[in-house]
Amino acid sequence: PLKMLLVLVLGIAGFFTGSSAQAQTSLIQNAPARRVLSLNGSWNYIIDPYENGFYDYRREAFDKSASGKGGYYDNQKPSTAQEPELIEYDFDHSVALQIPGDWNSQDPKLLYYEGTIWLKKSFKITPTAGKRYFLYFGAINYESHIYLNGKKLGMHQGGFTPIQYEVTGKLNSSGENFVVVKADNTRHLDAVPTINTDWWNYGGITRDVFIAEAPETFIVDYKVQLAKDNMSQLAGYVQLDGAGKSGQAVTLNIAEAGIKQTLKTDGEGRATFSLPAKKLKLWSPLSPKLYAVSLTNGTETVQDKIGFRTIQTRGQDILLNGKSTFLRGISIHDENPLIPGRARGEGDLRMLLTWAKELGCNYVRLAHYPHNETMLKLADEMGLLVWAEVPVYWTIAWQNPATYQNAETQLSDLISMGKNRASIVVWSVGNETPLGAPRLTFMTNLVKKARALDDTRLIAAALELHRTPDNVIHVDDPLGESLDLTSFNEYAGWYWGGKPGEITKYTFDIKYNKPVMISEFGGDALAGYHGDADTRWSEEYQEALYVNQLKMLSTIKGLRGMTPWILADFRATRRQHPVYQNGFNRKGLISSTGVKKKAFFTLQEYYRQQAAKYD
Ligand code: GCB
Repeated sequence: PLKMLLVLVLGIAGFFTGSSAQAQTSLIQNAPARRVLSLNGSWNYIIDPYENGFYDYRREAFDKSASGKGGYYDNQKPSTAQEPELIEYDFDHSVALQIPGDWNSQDPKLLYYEGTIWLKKSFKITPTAGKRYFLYFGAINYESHIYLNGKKLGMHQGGFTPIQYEVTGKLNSSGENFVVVKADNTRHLDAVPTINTDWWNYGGITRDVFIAEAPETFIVDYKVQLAKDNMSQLAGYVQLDGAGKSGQAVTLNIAEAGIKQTLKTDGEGRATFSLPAKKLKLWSPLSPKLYAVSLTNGTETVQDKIGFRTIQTRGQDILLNGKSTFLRGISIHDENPLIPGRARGEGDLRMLLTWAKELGCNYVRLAHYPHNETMLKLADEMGLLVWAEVPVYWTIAWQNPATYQNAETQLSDLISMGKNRASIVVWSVGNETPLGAPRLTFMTNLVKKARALDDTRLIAAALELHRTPDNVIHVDDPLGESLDLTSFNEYAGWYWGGKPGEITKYTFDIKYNKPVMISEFGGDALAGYHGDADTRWSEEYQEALYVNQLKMLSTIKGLRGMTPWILADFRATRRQHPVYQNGFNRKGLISSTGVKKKAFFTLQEYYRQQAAKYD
C-alpha cells in the first residue's frame, strides 16, 4: 500500500507540474526544421502584478469557471451594441515586446519585474484538412498558461525547455487566430531552480515561437547516433505518431556515407536500428564534420545535419573518438552582455561561441540550465564540445516529490532536444548542491534517469570541495561515485585562500579515479580598472588569479579539462557593489561592453599550450 500511495502521489505531482492536462505527443524532434509558420515579432503585452486577468474579485480562476471565460485570454473587444460591455483591457492598443526576448531588457520599468505579464499575438493561418498543427515555444520563463483563440491549451513550468501543444482542429478555418500567453516569472521555493540563484530572473517568451505543420502520421522523434563506444556502428530509432504509425516503412538516408536503409515500424510506431557504418568521417572540434541525414515517411521528409563521434572515459582519460583529449572550456550563460539580456537568436549565440573559439576553446559549459536549441546546432557546426545542464542549483526542495518530478521532466526534455547533437558530450544533473541524504537520493535518481535516456554520453554534476588546515582541498562528495567525471567548483583566490599569489600552497586530494574537470574558478574584475595583482576588482588581480590557478591546477594528475567562470560579465542581483559591480557578476573574461580583460589572454595562452600537447 505504501508503494501504491507513492505512485499516486508522484502521479498527482506529475499532473500538476507537467506540461498540461491533455495527453501530450512527445516533443517534436528538430521542430524548427519542420514546415513552420513563425510567430516571432511583436506581441502586445499587459503587465498584471495582481493577476486581474486570471482571477475574478473572489480570486476564482476564470479559466476554471463554467464558461471558461472572463480572463484576458478572451482578447475581447467592445461590441458595437447600444450598451457595450465594460472591458478594461485592450491588447491591440497596448505596447509590444519583441519575441523572442525577455521583458526585463525591453522596458526599463520591467528590469526587476517578477510576476505576470500577458502577451498576445494575432496571426493568419489557413489549416489544411488532413494536416496536424503544433504550437511550439522554445522557452517561457517560468510558469506559462497558454490559450489559443480563447481556449486553454495547458500550463507549463520550467523556464528553459520547449513547450508544445497540438492545435489540430483548434485553429479557425477563417484564418484569423490569436494566441495569448500568461507568463509568470515569480520565484518559488519548491521550483527548479529555487528562489535563490546567481543569475537574473529574466521573464517572458525568450525563445522562438512557431506553428509546425505535419502529416496525419508523422515522424515525431528520432535518434541517429553512433552506438555506445562504437565508431563503426550507427544506432537509434525513428518514432511515428498518428493513426497510421504501425507497420510503416521509413527510409533513413545518409547519402554522403552511402547509407540507405528502409525500416519498418512496430505496433507502437517505432523502428529501432543498428547499422554498420564503416567509412564515416568522425566529428571533432578540429573537424566538425556534419552529414545531411534525411528520414522519409511517405510524402514527409525530415532533414537534419548530424555529426558522429564517440565519447568515453578510461581511468583518468577522456577519449574522444578513442583519442585522449583535454577539454579547453569556458562557462557561458544564455545572455548577451551587450543588450544586456537573454540571447535573442542566432546572431547573439554565434557571437558568444565566436568569443569562445578566439579564446582557444574546444569545449563550453552551457550553465546552469538548458540553452537554446540553436546554440546546440551552432556548437555542432563550429566544433565545440558541450556540457549541458539542468537548473538543479543550490538549495532545491530535495524532499518534495513534485520538485523531483519537475527536475526530471526538465532533464528528459533537455536530453530529448539535444540527443542528436554530436557537440553534447556531458549531461550535468546540477550545480553546487549541498551534501545530505535527501539530496543524494534526488541527484542519484537524476543520474539514473539520464543514463536510462542516453547511455552514450558522460554524466556529471558540478560538485563542491572542502578544505583542511593543512591546505589540502578534498573532493569526496559521495555523488561522485555515480558520475563519469569528477567536476567541482573551486574559488581559491576569490572567496577563500587569500590573494592570488598565495593559492599555489594548496594541494588536492581527490577521491575518485576519474577524469578531473574543474567546472568553475575565477574572480571579478571591472574592465578598465587597473591596479596591482593584490588589488581586488582590478584586471591585474584577475590576471594573477588565472596565472596562479593554472599553476595550482596543473598539480592534479587527472586534470583533463576546465570551464572557468565565465566568458562574459552577466547580470546578477547578488552583485551590489556600486563601483565595481553595479548589478553585474564581473567574473567575465569579456566585459559587458565586449572588451577582453587581461585574464582572457592568460587563459588563451594556456589553451594554446594545451592544444599543442593534445591536438
Ligand atoms: C558559483 C556558481 C555560479 C556563480 C559563481 C560566482 O559557484 O555556480 O552560478 O555565478 O559561483 O560568481 O560566485
